[in-house]
Amino acid sequence: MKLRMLLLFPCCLSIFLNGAAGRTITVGFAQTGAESAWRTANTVSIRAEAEKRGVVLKFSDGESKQENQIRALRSFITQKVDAIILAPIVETGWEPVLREARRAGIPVILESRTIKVSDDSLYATFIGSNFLEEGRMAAEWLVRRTGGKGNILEIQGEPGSAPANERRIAFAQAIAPHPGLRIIDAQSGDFRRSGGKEVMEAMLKKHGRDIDIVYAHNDDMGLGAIQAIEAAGLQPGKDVIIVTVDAIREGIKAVIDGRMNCVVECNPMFGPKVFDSVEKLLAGQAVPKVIYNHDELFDATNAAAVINSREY
Ligand code: GYE
Repeated sequence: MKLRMLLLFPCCLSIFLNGAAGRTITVGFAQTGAESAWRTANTVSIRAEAEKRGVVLKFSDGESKQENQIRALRSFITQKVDAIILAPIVETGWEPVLREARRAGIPVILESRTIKVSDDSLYATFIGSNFLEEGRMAAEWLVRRTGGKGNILEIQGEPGSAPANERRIAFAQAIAPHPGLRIIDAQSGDFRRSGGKEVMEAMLKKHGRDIDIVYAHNDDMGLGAIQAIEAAGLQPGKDVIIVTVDAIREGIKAVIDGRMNCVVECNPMFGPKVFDSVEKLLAGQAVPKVIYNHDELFDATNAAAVINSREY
């Protein structure tokens, strides 16, 4: 375009400066809900990054129901969004709606939870943590700490969700060579604080002092369990060893206070990575099928050093 023309037509100038890919992008985001502090932080990160990049974000809260998320995806397709970000509540049941998105030419980016599909070209990429790795890290810490002995209560995340399934599978595999570590009971607390508290209350009634260890699939449930343990007159972190996943600020604080023993990190602040992928896909560039975040582990040896720099 000639400079003279741009000066004559200011509207052309703005198109020219933004570039073809600089037009306003509209993205639909189907979030799971607001089950945990982790989730709230994840929503903040995605929203903030959209705003920073001038992306129009259509946000849908799935309220922990897959049917709501499927409905949201269909509405995004009807509205002809440029891309869809999906945090799938459960692993299965996505094929029909993903085919509809593909037919409409809309790329789907999975964030924070994976899915099981026979044809993985139905989504563009997954961005989030490696949940198998998290389950393994939790188990290996426990083996080191206990010498491979103790009765475990497992408080699981939302049934059918990838993080619940994989944190369970990898943990079980990693403790298998240590027969002195036994999972004596397991129940879902739905990744919610209230759920963790209720499960712990019921399990303390059922097993009493036989529970040596609680492995909770997230901090919120672990913090809920702590309330129940304290209400029963026991000392969390001492009478019952507590290992969780997420490493929200409150979880790290509980480790520093000695009420929790170990938190495996699962970082929710990856909005920038999600929108890097959205922009690449819309520019016709390739993105890796899986983009993992790097997670660490915090216990009494290092929790105090990181609490002030926690973003969530
Ligand atoms: O660990 C939990 C949340 O999908 C990784 O979902 C996420 C999990 C996270 O509600 O707290």
